[in-house]
Amino acid sequence: ENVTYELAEVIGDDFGEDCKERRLAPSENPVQVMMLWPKNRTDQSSYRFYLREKISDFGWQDQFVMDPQLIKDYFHRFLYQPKDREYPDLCQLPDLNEQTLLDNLRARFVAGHIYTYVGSILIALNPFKFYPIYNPKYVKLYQNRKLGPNLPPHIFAVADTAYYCMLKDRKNQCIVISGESGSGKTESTNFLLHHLTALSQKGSHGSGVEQTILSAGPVLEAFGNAKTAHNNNSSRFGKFIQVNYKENGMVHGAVVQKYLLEKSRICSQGRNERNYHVFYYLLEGATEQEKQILHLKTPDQYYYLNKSCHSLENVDESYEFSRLKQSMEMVGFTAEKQRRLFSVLSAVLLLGNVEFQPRRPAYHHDESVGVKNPEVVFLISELLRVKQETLLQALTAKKARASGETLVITYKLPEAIASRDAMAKCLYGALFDWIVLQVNHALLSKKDTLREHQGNSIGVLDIFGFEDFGLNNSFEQLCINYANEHLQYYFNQHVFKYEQEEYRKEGIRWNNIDFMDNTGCLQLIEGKPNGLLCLLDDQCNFPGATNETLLQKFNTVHKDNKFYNKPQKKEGAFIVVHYAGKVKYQVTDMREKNLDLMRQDIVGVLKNSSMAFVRELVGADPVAVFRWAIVRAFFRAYFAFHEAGRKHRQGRVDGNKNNIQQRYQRNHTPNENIIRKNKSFRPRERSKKGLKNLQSVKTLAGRTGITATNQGQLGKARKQPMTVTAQFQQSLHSLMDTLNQANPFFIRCIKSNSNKIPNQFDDETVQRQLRYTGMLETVRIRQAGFNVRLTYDEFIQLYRILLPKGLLSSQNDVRHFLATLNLDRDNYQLGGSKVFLRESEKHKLDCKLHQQIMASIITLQRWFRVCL
Ligand code: AOV
Ligand code: MG
Repeated sequence: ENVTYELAEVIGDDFGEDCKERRLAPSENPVQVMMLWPKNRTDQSSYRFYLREKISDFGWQDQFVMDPQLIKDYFHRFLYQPKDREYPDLCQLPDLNEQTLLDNLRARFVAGHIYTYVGSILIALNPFKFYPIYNPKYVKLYQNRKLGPNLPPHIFAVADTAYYCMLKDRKNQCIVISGESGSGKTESTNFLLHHLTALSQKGSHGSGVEQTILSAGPVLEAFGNAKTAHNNNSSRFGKFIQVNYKENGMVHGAVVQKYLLEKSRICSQGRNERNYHVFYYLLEGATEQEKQILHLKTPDQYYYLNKSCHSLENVDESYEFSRLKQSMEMVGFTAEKQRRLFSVLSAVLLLGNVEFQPRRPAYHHDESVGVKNPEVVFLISELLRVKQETLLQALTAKKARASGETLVITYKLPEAIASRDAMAKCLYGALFDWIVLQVNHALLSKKDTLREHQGNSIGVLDIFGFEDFGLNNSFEQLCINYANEHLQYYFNQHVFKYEQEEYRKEGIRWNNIDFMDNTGCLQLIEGKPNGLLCLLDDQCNFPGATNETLLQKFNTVHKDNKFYNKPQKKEGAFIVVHYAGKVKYQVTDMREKNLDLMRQDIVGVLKNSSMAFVRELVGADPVAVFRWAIVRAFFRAYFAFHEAGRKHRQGRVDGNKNNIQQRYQRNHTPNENIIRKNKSFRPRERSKKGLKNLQSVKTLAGRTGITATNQGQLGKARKQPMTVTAQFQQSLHSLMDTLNQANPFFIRCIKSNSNKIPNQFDDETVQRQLRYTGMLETVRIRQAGFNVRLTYDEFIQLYRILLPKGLLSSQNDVRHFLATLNLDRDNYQLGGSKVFLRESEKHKLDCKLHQQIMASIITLQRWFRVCL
């Protein structure tokens, strides 16, 4: 019975030629329903409905008038409910193209379903309105329920699957979240962490390290997020949070790595943007007493705040401040630490209010300046516990050595402003680094004892999303968009490149699927020796270079690069053709921002503070905070190494034979390969792990956010410090290494509209994002691809019970076996070393396996009954 039945709507007067038929949706019901009504009649009750049956290719035959109620039900299901049937997994779309893809997402969005799968990839449409789908009921519902058709798509299912894979494969997992600014990455990260920490809990969240992990978010967001044109809570730094688990699946601790905080925001913000949230929280939420001690004013009295907007709709800053304090407490910031931290914040704000005036009247041709309002400097010196004199001097003059003498060179106005702003940025940057260190300190589990941690981790990556501020893109946007370019590349590699390479290598039938390769753009930015970042570094070290010479260099070197454009009008800017669109960057301040020189005179002042906290921020070796952790990690690695060595030696002495034989008998498998694999597996693996641990001690400081570069920036500025982009590149590459060693899950966040309006689906905005993320191609490859891959050995091992008796080890045997099973030939293929299956066929095989096992059990039960 291959007749397709369709639900159709007939528009027109009545029967006859005026009738227009519009097919609405394929229907699984064996009817075609005609709905007929006279023109201009809109009340449903007067519709006349007919059931028609297709009798030939050319015609339908009216059968009978159907029960109006039944028709109404159809009507509601297909016409006024989402117009088309919606598919929770885009791979199920029967007719795949840009339009159907968009239609499906829209239909789901309208029905309140913001999550949709593409196989194991999750699309998360930001609705700008919170649905009640993250409460404990849902946490429970999705626990131990991996991603799949059983439950509606959900971000919790991704967390659950990652957790399950980690435990099953004993391999690190990572969840890579991408999407442009405001698309929902940070919210998604929070939901993921929520579920990842709940998974190992029985009942409610514990008060241990899980709670600390959850509290780290609000602290980092208060200090590192701000309102921008695209997002009221935009992350101005990137973060990678690795949740560590013990072998038994319990949360063991976590590590946060931070990437590049946008420091320029401290001193100036775009129109309608704000400085970091924490300033407003503090000014609004502090008690009268705190306000007095910290010399706090109102936002409009600070130069660093009053140039842009300072209110944020629907945010109660006082409430946020109390929430922040609570979270800080949870991550181990004592009241005293908090107070010190807030005094530094107050000092940063006051720095912006320091004004300068000429030392002498203009006709003296002496343009040097002095501080106009020393009382402000006095307050700052009090807050930071530094000498007022030293501070005044550092703000207005620098010392230089020439032919053995120390000269004092007074600043002109621009230099004085630059040194003031540099101090504010330095302080805030150092404070942020310190916070990350503290958070990491708290996240290392207290129960973390020697030799204990053998488990794996799940990493969640939440970086600053791709952004374009029209005429105001600068150095920061270049770095941000470069990072996003890297993520897109990572996605392409995993979803398209490795996948298709494997099919080709295995020699299975495969039609190549093209994708938008962004290697060219990445090469333009980071290529050596001519990439934009290289040229920028060169020009930073080149005496006499300016931002104009930098632009000239860019223009000459890349004039023929299709990813590089010059603006139509002559201006100090260049255009990069990113995967997500063209962005015009202004060269103003590029060199200065890249150098971000930590001026010795400024660091010197802060290092001489009588408050240990301030000294620790800028001068003290940040590794000191972690010394105990490093010592502990060293011992752990040392023991692991020795333990492995001991086992290895013992293994050799015993010949390891008994073990293997036992395992062999247990497996009942005569396969040579498996035995050989087992034989060498354990000891060597262990000893490698030990070695790796030893090496990782060296990088512990780096993993916990104390990169060499941070240290260089903070304490060791005398040695030629690395440029900002060089540091950033280094940390990005090490992140990519970490991601490459883990099993990835992808979440693609999509903004439903550009105006942050709740529940509004803007076709154009969504379509644009679907296009540049290569969603159509992604669905295509997931539809055509084979999700399940098993080596022949694995396959035989898994389906041993189903296989006919006798030896089965070759590809041919498996081919014959599969041929007997009545599977869909399109849904599996046999490669050189692996069997490739679609989920559906794997499911069929698993069902058969299950039946077989059940049958055996029943037989056994009968047998027992007979025996007893
Ligand atoms: P982002 O992290 O991707 O931007 P956010 O996660 O900060 O974006 O999301 C922006 C805003 O969208 C949030 O403040 C929420 O109001 C709303 N939102 C996001 N996800 C959801 C959700 N699942 N349900 C309801 N509302 C949501 V940036 O950090 O700017 O790249 O640098
Ligand atoms: Mg964010």
